[in-house]
Amino acid sequence: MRRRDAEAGLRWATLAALLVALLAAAGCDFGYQIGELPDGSQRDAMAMADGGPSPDGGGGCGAVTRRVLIRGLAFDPKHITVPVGTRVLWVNQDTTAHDVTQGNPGDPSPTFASGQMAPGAEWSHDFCTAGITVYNCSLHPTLMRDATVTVTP
Ligand SMILES: [Cu+2]
Repeated sequence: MRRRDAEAGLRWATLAALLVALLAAAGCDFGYQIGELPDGSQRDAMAMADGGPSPDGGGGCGAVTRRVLIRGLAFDPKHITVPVGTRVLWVNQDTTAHDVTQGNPGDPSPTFASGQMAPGAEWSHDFCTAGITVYNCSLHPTLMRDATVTVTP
């Protein structure tokens, strides 16, 4: 009788450990993607939690546009704060090519990347969820890094 209880206990402990491991793995996965999901599912989840409607029901949410200039091998301004639903438009006013890449140099799989922007080129990204997004220019990783877009709810 006692031995059977111990075996049952062991089985439950194993099951519980497995569940914890699974949850931790899932948590890590989502943690990395917080702030930006191209399909807007993060935004929808937040909207549901708030009980409010999502800004536009899907796709792009950029109702208002904020410009960030790229000049003198720098993002200008380097740090901006915008409300949820803002489209940020980067304009390359330099005489050399740049890009806008989420994260910092060496980070795995950016959630967005403009690709190479020739002088005069523009590129925009819609910020549909609150949070802080760090970005850099992968062509000038030492000079153009640690730039941020802070999105307020
Ligand atoms: Cu650059």
